[in-house]
Amino acid sequence: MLKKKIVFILFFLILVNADEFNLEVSSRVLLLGDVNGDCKVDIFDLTKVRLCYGCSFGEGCWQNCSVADVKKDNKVDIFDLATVGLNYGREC
Ligand SMILES: [Ca+2]
Repeated sequence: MLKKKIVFILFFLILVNADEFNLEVSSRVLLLGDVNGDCKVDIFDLTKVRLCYGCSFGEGCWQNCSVADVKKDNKVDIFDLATVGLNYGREC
C-alpha cells in the first residue's frame, strides 16, 4: 500500500512538473526514459540511472552519467528514476 502511495506521489510530482521535462528530440534520446538510446525503456536504462543516482553536473561521474539525467536538471535523482520507471516497457 505504501509503495502504491509513493508511486502515485511520484507520478503526481512528475505531472505537476511536466512542463519542466525536456521532451526535445535529439540524435540520442527519442523516447523519454530511454537512457541508452536503444528505443526501449528497460532494465538497462533503469540500471544506468540507479548506478548514476546522486551524480550531478561538475562531478567526475558526470561525463558518464549525464545521459541518466532524463529530466535535464543537471542531477540524477528520484525524478529521473521515476521517469524511467513510469516509461518502463515502452518502445519507439
Ligand atoms: Ca534503452
